[in-house]
Amino acid sequence: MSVTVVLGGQWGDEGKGKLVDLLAEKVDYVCRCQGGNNAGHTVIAGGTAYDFHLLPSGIINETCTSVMGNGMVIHLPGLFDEIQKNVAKGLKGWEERLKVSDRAHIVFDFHQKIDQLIEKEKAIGTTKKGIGPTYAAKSTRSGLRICDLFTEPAVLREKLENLLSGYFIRFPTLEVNIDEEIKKCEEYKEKLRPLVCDTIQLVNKAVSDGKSVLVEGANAVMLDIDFGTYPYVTSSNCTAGVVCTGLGIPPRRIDRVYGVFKAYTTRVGGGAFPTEQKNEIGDKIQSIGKERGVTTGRKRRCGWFDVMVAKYSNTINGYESIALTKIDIFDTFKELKIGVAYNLDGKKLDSMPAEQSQLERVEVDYVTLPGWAPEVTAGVTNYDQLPINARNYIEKIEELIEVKVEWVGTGPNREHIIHRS
Ligand code: 2SA
Ligand code: GDP
Ligand code: MG
Repeated sequence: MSVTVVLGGQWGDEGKGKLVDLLAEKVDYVCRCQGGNNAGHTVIAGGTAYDFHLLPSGIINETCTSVMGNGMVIHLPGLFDEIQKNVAKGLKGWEERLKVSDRAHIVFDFHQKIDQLIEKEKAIGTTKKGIGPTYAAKSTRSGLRICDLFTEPAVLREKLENLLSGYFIRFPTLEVNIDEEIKKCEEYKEKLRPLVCDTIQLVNKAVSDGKSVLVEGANAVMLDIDFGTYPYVTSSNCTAGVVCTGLGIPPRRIDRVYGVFKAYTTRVGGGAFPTEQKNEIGDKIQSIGKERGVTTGRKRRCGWFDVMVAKYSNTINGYESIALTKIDIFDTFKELKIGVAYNLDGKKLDSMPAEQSQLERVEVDYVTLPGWAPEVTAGVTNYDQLPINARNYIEKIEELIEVKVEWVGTGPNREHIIHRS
């Protein structure tokens, strides 16, 4: 029995896709448990770059079953577009290997329009993929699930009308043709039929049969609806608990949780970001790190590694160990800083403030470490061959957050990784 979980430790885009791809080599199942196509996970393998949004990143491993769990929100046109795009890149046999939960919620095109309308009222900087409105409908018990596609047509129409009636009052400019929506549902129902199943049973049976299961978190701790920088968060839990609620795996069956962190910090969208560098340092990280959204193409905001975030993240997720990615982006830096503490109104904080306005105002204490230029880390695959100052940087982070750095990312490709045993 083995359930392994990979979660984002910061504000997302830490390189989860790459670690999942690496671990997926040895597992039987790879599962997503939350979020939708707001996520963008990159895998560069065998000279091909894949970007996954709804599909679990393990889908390219032909010996592995991919599961889209009940906690996900699924935009069906997005799913089939993504499949086609990957088939064109060489993805084979997905029909046999992809399983979709009958309990997952459906993101309709009108949810995406509503996401845009809400963004105009109050900008969070969402991906406009309809994630918030779909989870809101789930919470108010008016959402439609995958299983609803397979009910009587009259029941489906009634549910859709019920969902839309509230939206037409709240958003008078919203135009939706119900007949068209029903037609699309019919079309996707047939495409989905062979893929849909009770994934709760499927995954739990797999665990009972001694199969290995890998869970791929989307987004990250600081974007979690409960623990993140609310309201500048996504609308799902992105922390360890969602493995249980988004797949139906009991907590005692989870063996280990790995965190993925970048050697620095990035975030997309609005919200507090204490170690952000709105200066030439941030610009340098952004351009060398090619920090742009995989889903929206937006420039990511960049700053130094934040120990307060990492410790908070570890408190919630309890990491076995972590992966520290993109160390190579610092190859030309003379010196590096690590944010180690927050001060508010002259007082050191001993925990992460809940209030956004407080987090906006914190002053960060930094430690400064020397860089390693002109030595390089790019492409190094053996820890002992890293420049001494790169090892010092990694070991300083390890010492400050009190979690082992098990993997170090030294480049975007599958093989650009160091595994420290
Ligand atoms: P949403 O669309 O409702 O989930 O947006 C709410 C907030 O969550 C942030 N968010 C993300 N942050 C980082 N990466 C994400 N995925 C894409 C990527 C982002 C992109 O991999 O690059 O392409 O822009 C992601 N998805 C959601 C979002 O920025 C809001 O702050
Ligand atoms: P995810 O959402 O956590 O899967 O991460 P994204 O795919 O959104 O963003 C991570 C980006 O960093 C992708 O472009 C990866 O190809 C790239 N990447 C991951 N690890 C490394 C690394 O160690 N070095 C470099 N240079 N790029 C990396
Ligand atoms: Mg991403």
